[in-house]
This record gives sequence, structure tokens and C-alpha cells, in this order.
Amino acid sequence: MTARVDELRDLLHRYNYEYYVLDAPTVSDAEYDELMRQLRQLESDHPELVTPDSPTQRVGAEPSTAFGTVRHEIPMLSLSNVYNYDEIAEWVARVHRLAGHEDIEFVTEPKIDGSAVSILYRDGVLERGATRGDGVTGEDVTTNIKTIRNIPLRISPLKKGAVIPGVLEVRGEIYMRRSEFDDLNRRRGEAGETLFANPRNAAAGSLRQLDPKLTAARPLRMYAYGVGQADGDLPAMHADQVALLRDLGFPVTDNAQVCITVDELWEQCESWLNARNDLDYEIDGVVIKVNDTNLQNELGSVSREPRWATAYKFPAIQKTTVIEGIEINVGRTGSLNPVAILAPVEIGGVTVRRATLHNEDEIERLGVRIGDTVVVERAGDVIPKIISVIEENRDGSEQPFSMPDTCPVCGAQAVRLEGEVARECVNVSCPARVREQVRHFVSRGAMDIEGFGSKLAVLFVDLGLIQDFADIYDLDWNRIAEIEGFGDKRIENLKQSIAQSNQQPLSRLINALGIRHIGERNARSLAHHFRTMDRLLEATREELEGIPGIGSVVAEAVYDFLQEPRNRELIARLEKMGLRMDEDSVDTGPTDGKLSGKTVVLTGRMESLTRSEAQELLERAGAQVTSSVSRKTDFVAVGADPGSKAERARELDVSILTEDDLIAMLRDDGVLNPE
Ligand code: D41
Repeated sequence: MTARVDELRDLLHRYNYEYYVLDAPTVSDAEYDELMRQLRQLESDHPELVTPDSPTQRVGAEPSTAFGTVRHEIPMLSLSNVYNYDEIAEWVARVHRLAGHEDIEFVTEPKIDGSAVSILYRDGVLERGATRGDGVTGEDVTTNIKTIRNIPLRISPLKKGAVIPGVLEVRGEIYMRRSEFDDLNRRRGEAGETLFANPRNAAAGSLRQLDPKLTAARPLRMYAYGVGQADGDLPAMHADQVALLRDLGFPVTDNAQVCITVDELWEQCESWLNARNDLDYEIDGVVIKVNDTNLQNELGSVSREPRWATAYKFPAIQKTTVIEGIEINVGRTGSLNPVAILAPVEIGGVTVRRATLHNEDEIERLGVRIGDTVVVERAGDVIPKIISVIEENRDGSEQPFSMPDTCPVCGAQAVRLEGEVARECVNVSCPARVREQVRHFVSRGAMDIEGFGSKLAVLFVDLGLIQDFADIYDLDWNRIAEIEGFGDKRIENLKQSIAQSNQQPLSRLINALGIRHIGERNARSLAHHFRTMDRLLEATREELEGIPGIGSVVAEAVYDFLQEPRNRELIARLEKMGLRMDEDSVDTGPTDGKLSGKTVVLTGRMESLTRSEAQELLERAGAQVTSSVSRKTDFVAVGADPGSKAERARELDVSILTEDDLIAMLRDDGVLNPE
């Protein structure tokens, strides 16, 4: 009996580790649940066998009324900040000076934007979990910490010979993955609950729930970055301590890097900065630490900040500013989109003057009024957005805003349809709508008509030269020649690029039509499936829904669009104008390429492709990109600083592709141009 209980616990610990730490499950959820059910049954039949580190004990504790306090035996220090190359150089020079020599190894690791914790193990069993608090005293959040699935309840060394110290305090950061945060917020929105502003707030708030069941329902994870108290000898180098934590089953960064020179450190900082938007977790900088813990001790700390570590902080992507007004833009589908007009503010080297407010629900959620001071974020290439209102800054002069019920452009009624978030102008020929449609039609991702930019699209619509897309191919050139700035040469060039766009493949044409929910990717899926416009026009709802990646909402939107007589007429006119109505034949990758039908995992950083580009190209080649390595994985494509996924691939004998291999295959499959 005890033997079976032990066996079940070992299996569950292992599967849990594979799932939550390695991201590489080897059993199905159903199998896992079944083993858990068996263990619960045995434990309820024999309560004397229950131990605090049993996998059944992650949740179970009753809600408490307050957290106890915990004193950190070794204070949890905070980090000084540096913001650029020169400050890193200065910091390094100080370490060199204090050490008396320059032969010093530094380690860089990502600075995860979460909430710091200390987790204490005694004889390998999780005894106490605490928040950092002020660094000296924190809160006892043990029952909450135990619900976090990638934190071991019991340490079981994964490497032979790894010795578990009698007392081991692991320090780390509790965070949420972006994808899981988005899911959580979506669910909260659907349930009418308030949304979290960002993953960090969500993680910190979830960690401090008095009812551990609430914490258990949140997708929290830990990332271990160091050791506090420990019995016995630990490796002398920080990098080796991190490796030890990994061998003991803790989630650690895969990408710690040893550096000597300032240039090497800077290269790492820049590389993380570039990778930042492609990661599924938020990082706000890079932590730089002296590798040798003996030297760390020698250097010591001043005012609770170690002299042996610092944080390179990324340029701020959030700033505060004032909302001077709210404007309504009318989109391609006639949706009324509120846009905040901001007092100009510089964020990450770009002056931001406008930020999207999405729709009226968002305005209500944020509670924004005109005149409010707000936090604005500009991350990567995405449109700046408003994160929150600073209510303390209100002086009573702020004006509430409500969405108009008529279209600000054509005056037609603007209604909000059942189940939609946006108010829409009911006038299908609303000039604002046509303008946006034409702008989209000629844009780079759609028909890509060179020299025909947004400005021209707007001008031609406003002059009445274009009423629908087909007019683009039937322009009154005599009238255009009379417009200022349209000389012979410009007209000739424009004629030529319009004529060239005739030959764009079906996927681009589908995208260009501006069907709701259809962007480049979905357009490609449709084009690959149907190959010709004629076949697409005959598609049934069921057939559309059967296409991989096309859900019922998208299928419905496409079907409705294609059933609308005006749209069918428009497509017929485009065909008469000589537009191509089928897909590229070189694009047959998805059925007969080397990558078609394969499952590929990406890990590490690629030199020549971003992660999203690599994913996009792979999907175009018909491959499926997944996040975890299992026996079903066909290839693991490994970039610089690969982590556990590459190791896992080796263990499972999955074929490994270098970046060059991957590029060669993408070229062979015709989704990447030969260079
Ligand atoms: O990823 C992090 N957020 C992180 C935080 C990290 N990778 N390393 C850290 N190292 C330290 C020292 C050097 C003081 C042990 C930290 C933090 N501290 C830290 N987290 C919150 C306050 C300080």
C-alpha cells in the first residue's frame, strides 16, 4: 500500500515536472488525472499516509484571514539600475576597481517582471514560502506557493549525485505567461470581473489571495534565480548554483550567459531587448551578476543593494500624459473606433500623440474622462494603448465621454449589434468606410500597389474617383492628370503598378477584400484550401469551418460576406478587369514540402529571423509550430543559447535543425526566397 502511494507520488511529481518545468509532457492529461484520482482515493482511505509534500496537497488549505509575517534570515536585497552602455561600463569599472583586477566573470540573465519570493526547503520538503516584502520581513504565503505547479513540493534530484542541502532557500520570481494572462483576462471579462492591467499585477495579486483556491485557479509560475540560506557546500559560481537548481527540478532561465567585457554584456542586453516582444513572459531588463560568490561576498552591499549585481533596465514603454480629447475614427467595417488624443509624450524614442481606446467597453473599463492623466504604453510596433487612469490627479474639470449614436463622418445611425463590441455606422457607402477599405486594398499586405499609399487612397475616394475597389482598375486618368502633382511620369508609374497588382495571388486578393476577421494568415489558409475564387464562392459554411485554423466565427463572416450580392458583383467586376483569381503554384509547400505536416518546436534566438517570422514561414510551409518537445515532435529548430528544449530533443532523439538547416528547408519548400 505505502509502496503504491509512493509510486503514484513519484509518477505525479515527475509528470508535473515534465509538464510545468520542461514544457514537455510525456503523458496525456487524462492519464495524469487518473493517477491523481487513484492517489486521492488511497489517501482518503488511509489518511495516516497523507504527507504535506503529496501532490494532492497543492490545494486544500482553508482560507485564512491574514498572512503571518516571515523574517528573511538573509535579507532579500534589491537591485540598482543602469540604463545604457555607459552606465554598464561605469558599473563594471567600479567592480574592477573594488576587486583590484579586471579578470572577472559576469553572468547575464533575463529580469522577469513578476513578484519576488523565497521558498524554504527542509530535508527536501517545501516548508515555507514568503513574499519579499521590504526585503527583511515578508508575508507567509506558503499555502499559495504550494498551489504553483512548477514549484516542487519535494525536491527529487534529476541528476545522479546532486546532493540536496538540509536547508535550501530558493529565491525567485512569481510571474504569469502572457498567453495565460490574456486567457485569464478574457475569462474575467466574460464573467464581468475587473481586468488586470498587466501580468505582473495579476501575479502579485494572485499570490496574495487569502483563499488558496483562488490562487490555485490562476496560471502562476515561478522562475528561480538564486539561493538564499543553504546548508553545506554550494558551488562557488552563481552559474553553477543555477545549474544545481535546474538539476534539483527548479525552473531556471535557459539563457544565462557568462561575459567578461562590457561589449559582451551590452550584446546580451541588446539581444534580450530585441527578443523581448517575442517572449511569452514579460521582462523589464537584464540582471548582471558577478559569477564568483566569493567575490560577491567580498564586494558586499550598500544600503540593501549588492555591489556585485545590477539590473540593466529597458527603456520605459509606459509614460504618463494627459488626454486632451477623444476622436472617433470610422474603420473598414464601419466600426466607430475611439482614439485618445494625447499631450505629446516621448516613449522609447518615439513621440506618441494618439492611443487607441478600442471601443466603448474599454472606455468604461478604464473609466477615462477627457482631461485625465493616464498611463500610456507603447510596446514594440503595436499601437500605443492606455493602461490606466491616475485618479488622484483629477481636479473635477474632467469631462466624461460617451460614444455618439450617429456616424461622425456621414451622419447615418451608428448601432451596436448584439454580441459585437463596436458601434457601427449602418451606411455601407459611408465615405470613411470606403476610404479605409481602399487604403487596406492597396496596402503592402494586400494588393501591394506601389506608389499608391494611404494619402492617394483617401484623395481619390474624396474626389469621387473611387467608389469601390474595382474603380482602382478603371481610373479616369484624364481627371487625375488635372490634379496638382500628377505629372506624366507619376501617372505612368502608377498605371504600371496598378497593372502589376493584377497578378497578385488569390491569398492577397482575399485579404484585400477586407472581410471581417480575415487577415493575411486566414486569407492564406482560404487560398490554399480553395485555390480559386470560383471554388471559394461555392464554399459552404461547413467546408469553411473544416479548414484548419478557421473557427466558426471566421467561417460565418466569410460565408456572410460571400453571400452578399453586392460583394459577389464586386468580385465579378474585379475578374472582368483582368485580376488573377487563383493561388501561386510555387506555394504548394503545404502538401509536398519537406516541412509539410511536420511538427516543429523553436528554441533559442535565431540570427536572421524573429520567432514570429520563423513561425509564420513554417506555417506557410504547412508545418505546425508547437511549444513543447515530445515524441510527436519532428524537428526542434535551435537558435543561439538554446535551453532545456534542445536537451529534451536530444533525450528523445528528435531531429535537431540549426538555423541554417531551417533556412535551407524553408527555401526548398518555396516559402523563403533563395538568397
Ligand atoms: O528575474 C528577476 N526578476 C531577478 C530578480 C533576477 N533574475 N535576479 C535577481 N537577483 C537578485 C539579487 C542579485 C539581489 C540576488 C533578482 C532580484 N535580486 C530581485 N528581485 C526583486 C528584488 C530583487
